[in-house]
Amino acid sequence: MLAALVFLAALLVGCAASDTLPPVTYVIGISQANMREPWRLVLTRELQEEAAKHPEIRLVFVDATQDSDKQIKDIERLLGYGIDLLIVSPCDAKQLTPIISEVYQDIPVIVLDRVVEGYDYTLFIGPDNESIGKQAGEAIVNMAGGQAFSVLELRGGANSQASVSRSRGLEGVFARHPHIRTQVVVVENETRDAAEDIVASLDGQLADVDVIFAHNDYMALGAHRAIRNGPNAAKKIIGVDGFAGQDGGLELIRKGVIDETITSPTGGREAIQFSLDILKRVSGVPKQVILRSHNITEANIESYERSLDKAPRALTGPVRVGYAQVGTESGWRIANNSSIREAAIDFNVELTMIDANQVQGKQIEAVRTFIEQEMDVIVISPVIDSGWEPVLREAKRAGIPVLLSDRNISTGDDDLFLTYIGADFIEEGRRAMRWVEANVSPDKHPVRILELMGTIGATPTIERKAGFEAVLAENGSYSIVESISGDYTIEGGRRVVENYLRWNAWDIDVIFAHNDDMALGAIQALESAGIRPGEDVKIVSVDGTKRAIKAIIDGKLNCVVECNPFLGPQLMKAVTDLMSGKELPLRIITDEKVFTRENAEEELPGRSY
Ligand code: GYE
Repeated sequence: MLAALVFLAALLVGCAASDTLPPVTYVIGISQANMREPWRLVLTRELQEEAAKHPEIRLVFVDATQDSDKQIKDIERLLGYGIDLLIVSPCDAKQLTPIISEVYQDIPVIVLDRVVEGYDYTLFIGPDNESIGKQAGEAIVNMAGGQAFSVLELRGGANSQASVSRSRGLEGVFARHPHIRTQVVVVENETRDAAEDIVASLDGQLADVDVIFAHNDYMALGAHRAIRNGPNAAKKIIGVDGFAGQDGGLELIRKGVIDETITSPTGGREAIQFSLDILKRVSGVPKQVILRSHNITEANIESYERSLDKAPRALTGPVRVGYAQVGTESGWRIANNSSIREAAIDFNVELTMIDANQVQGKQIEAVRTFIEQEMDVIVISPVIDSGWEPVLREAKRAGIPVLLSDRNISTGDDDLFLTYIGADFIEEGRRAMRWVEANVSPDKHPVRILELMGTIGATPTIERKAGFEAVLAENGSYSIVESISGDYTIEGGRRVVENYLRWNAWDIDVIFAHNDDMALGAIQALESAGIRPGEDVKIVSVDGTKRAIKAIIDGKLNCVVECNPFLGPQLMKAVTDLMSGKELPLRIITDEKVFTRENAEEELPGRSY
């Protein structure tokens, strides 16, 4: 503690006393889970290297030595120093959640690597560990080439969130390839030496193993050491991390020690860049940035390393973007359209946007036209989530990158698009049901819910439903009595309620509408039938349009879970980053709130859609 204090004091005094150094404007506290795991050391180095480019910030590090109680005290101490922003890489996400949400009430917090529960932080940056597992699984499937194949998996313990998710991704791939068999060995502390001992002790059982997959490159190196001088020396080895430097995955590939590694970015560089955006109150900072992982082998290591050093190139002239939009079905979409158009102007992007009137075929046709027009980038907000592979392959063949905005697609092939920018629809659904649970109590009978779904097959529809049902499933006193699509329109919402009333006496306690427009339509239908919306039936919806917030104030709507339509700046930033040669994250998730009677009044004046 003393050391950190002295360190900070020296920094501040040092800067005040010197005229040559620019003044320190921001002090960023960094609470590290530990400073001994190689992954953490790389993270520290990246944070320092990036911070060195910005003289107005100073970093103060504290090391929790892998002890959550210590990490909590560390964070309290950093707060005592008056830091402006906290970056935390938690030892144990669950135990750190309360302190992180407490800090977040006062200053911005960036969480790295392990997701804490809830959304009480400013920004999360980390890899997608399930994707890493999936990518490792795909590497193994390629190696197997359709033959019977046997895998020895060296994974971390049940407490390692990353390891658990990686195994899930791996198993998902193997479930589709029954010719691949796995034997799992847990290496509790995930170190090189422990892996070496374990693999050495398995000696006799290794004869059948074709590939060793270790959840990090250090264990992969340990496995190599265990087998290098024996009859198993030729076995293939795959690791995870792909760091540069001594004994890093890249060096191991070059030396032929391991055959493949899946990169697991630390997010250190991005954390500093976003810290500055947050501290300078730049708009459009997302809620989550999920980084992309790459499969590296001897065949592509050169080009991968070159891409790491590449300085961004300056753009000459406007970037040409073709955007296949959903339509103009809702207030949300209209706001989304203007956000995109305005941001295109700000970012000097020449935008061609088509309105598909909620018809996927029209979007596919538009994408083909964009390919013919040789657009620089194609952006799609897919009406529905399936059926995209053929046209995305055409774009890929033409060498035109595709970004997904707002809605996602379901595909086994993440290589068909570069990044997804949008909301966490599952969380939106969860938030809606959490409000119901907290505010509508089951007195005599279970609470009866009518669900007004959006367009069938659209990601927000699928995921809002899934999130809502996941929370509902934890409580036996709530049930969805009907789920009907109102296609995200006012008319659709009105029609569903009118039809319900045609066949049933009103027996609904809660309406969950997947968007505000359908809720507004439902309100009209209820009022015509003499049922008081907001009173006789509670209504929860998603989006946060001005009309919906007004309806809360008028007492006709009870809760609105925000879905942020202002994706334009983040999207155009991604487009220009991409064109200047930067790598894009796998997913960029936007920040959102919940509105109820408590905060609607205060929110209304600031609502622009
Ligand atoms: O919630 C709804 C719109 O895809 C998130 O589409 C979007 C949804 C939005 O029509 O109002």
